[in-house]
Amino acid sequence: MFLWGTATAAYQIEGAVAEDGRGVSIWDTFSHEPGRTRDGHTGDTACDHYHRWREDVALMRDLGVNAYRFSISWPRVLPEGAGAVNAAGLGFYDRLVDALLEAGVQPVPTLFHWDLPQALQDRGGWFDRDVTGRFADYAALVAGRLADRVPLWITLNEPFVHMAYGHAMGLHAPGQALLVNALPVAHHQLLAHGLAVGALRAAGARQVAITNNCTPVWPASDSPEDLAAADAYDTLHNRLFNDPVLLGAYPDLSAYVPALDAVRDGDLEIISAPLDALGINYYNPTRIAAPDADGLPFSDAGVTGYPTTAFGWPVVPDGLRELLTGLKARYGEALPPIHITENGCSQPDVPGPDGTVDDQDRIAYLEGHIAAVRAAAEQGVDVRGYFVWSLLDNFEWAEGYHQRFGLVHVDFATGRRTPKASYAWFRDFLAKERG
Ligand code: GBH
Repeated sequence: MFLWGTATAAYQIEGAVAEDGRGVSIWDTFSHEPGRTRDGHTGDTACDHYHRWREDVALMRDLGVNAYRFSISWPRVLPEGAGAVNAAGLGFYDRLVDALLEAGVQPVPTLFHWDLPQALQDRGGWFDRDVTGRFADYAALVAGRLADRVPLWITLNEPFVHMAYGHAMGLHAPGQALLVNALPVAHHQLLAHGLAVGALRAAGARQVAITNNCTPVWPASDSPEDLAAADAYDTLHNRLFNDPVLLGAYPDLSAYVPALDAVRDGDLEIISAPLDALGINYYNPTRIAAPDADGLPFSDAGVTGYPTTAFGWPVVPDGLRELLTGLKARYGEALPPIHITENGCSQPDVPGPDGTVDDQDRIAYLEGHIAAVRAAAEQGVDVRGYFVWSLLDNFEWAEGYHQRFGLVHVDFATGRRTPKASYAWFRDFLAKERG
């Protein structure tokens, strides 16, 4: 069964950050620091999904999706990151899973979508090798409760973005701007992933995957400098996270970053534990030129000549076909079946007089990208699922509530949900798919 779904993440929708024993995450800390997010927005209330989850499950049932990718808040389950379990937190996800199944929607939980428990950050966060074992313990705990009903687990969401935005550029929690010195965060996330794969399987998990966000890299010109920079970007963005998982080896990083001292004997065997699927998040391609002054081995030349989303990101549906066929070419038999675990776009908030949003550009975006997935499948790529980012308008990290990705509009003052034109379009599309 092909999985057609929507996707969300805990900190972006749940709210209820201080309820029922939830611990503090690095995103609570970061979003409350002055100047970190646009207009100082936080996820304190977000979509209030923690209270309105029944309504959100009903929205998915009526939409007709057969899967839902959500994330579990580590500090809601383990307030200190390890040790004492918050029964109310586990209970929340347990009820959510039951309600989803009752609505005909397969639950696809992600264990880490960037909201590290603050208690673990205080001990060094992803620079501390011990976090990897804590993550495996957390995975075992959650799977011990849910594995009997979950068809597919995602360990990490976009370890590249968490390293780059969170630790290299300081745009996301925990707000560190260490440039190339952020590299240990990549290794420890990957090691945590590998240890979690083992823990999940021991707890009876059926299928396990990781989600990487990948981008086709376009050199800005044929000059040797631009070509070398594009190769550097492809290495640091894409291969750094796919190669160890799929091939059991890091790409050659020696030209770009300090030696990866964090790697110990045996780590790569753990990291390359066989997977049942690979999650891919795709938004747009990247155009890369020779380095400028900021200390990185590349610069972003910007993709031009395409329409852009409200975020300013270029809309290039064929980039998804290019990405998928490129993965197949690079990894061959080592490439497991793929799920597109996120794809979508932000659009301006322009509700009509009746409160509905006529988001035709989003419909065109989704149609184009689904066609690109089909084209890749015709070219031999085994794709098993497609999840729209996102079900709801939600807390868009550093952009706060200013970027809206939902099929469903959310009035953040009241929490009121109003399906957009794209929701009706996707519902009709799914009905046709079912035949
Ligand atoms: C995902 O990250 C996240 O998993 C999700 O939580 C988030 O809400 C969603 O996407 C939307 O942002 O500068 O034009 O080259 C996406 C990571 C990083 C993808 C920035 C697009 C740059 C666009 N993104 N990237 S551009």
